Amino acid sequence: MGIVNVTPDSFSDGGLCVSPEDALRHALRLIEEGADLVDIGGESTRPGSNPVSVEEELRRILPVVKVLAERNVPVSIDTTKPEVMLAAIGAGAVMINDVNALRAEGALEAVAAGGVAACLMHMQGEPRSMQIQPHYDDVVAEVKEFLRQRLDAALAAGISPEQLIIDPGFGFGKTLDHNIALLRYLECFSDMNVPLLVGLSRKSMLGKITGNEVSDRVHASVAAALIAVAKGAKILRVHDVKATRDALAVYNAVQN
Ligand code: 7PJ
Repeated sequence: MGIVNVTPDSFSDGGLCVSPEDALRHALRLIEEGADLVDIGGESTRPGSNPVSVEEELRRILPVVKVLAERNVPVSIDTTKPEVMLAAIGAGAVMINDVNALRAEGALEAVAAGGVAACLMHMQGEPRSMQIQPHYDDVVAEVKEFLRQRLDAALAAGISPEQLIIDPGFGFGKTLDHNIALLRYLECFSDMNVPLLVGLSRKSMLGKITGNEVSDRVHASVAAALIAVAKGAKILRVHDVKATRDALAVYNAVQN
């Protein structure tokens, strides 16, 4: 899954794709580099970020979704808003990637009605304040319990199990130690019987481990992605598609 942010303020590539035209060009490049789908986001969820309106989010993403869907590129939409979900599904998106795990009123219904895939991600708190003082007694158990509850809610809303994906939400209301524990014990999520998506690409935990700025985290991101795959991840949400693809080719060549 290649990341395309149509936002002026995303932490890792902020301003790279401010216009729909730039976003479209970037999405097509990621597909050329080997992405199976692209994740389009019109609202930054980085720590401390502020929400944007439905209208602004749609203005940013809809033109991009429409053109990509016409070209049969599978599009996921990174949003927490049911109105944005419905409009994006109408424009051809095949997946909703919700860092809020469909907790907004109407979000479960939007996905159920749309018949699309949905990624349920764990987050403690909300983007504006989530990194202030994250706390868990047992991060793996608590994240897993949250995801189990959200899976149950999705199933109860009529979403089929084949449509659902889970994600522990690296960096979303978590300290470095929490993130490392989640990656170390990632295989614990395998018994939930839905595909596991992970987003580690260029994240601050990799900056803390290596001492590198966000512009210099490609190697660390690829290492983290391979660890995740070895521990059961099925979908990697990444900025650096070519680098990740090359690493996966080597990994897959030695897997049975
Ligand atoms: C994630 C995401 C993630 C899922 C972002 C960033 C911040 N969606 N959206 N998982 N992260 N499912 O790219 O660093 O980890 S935005």
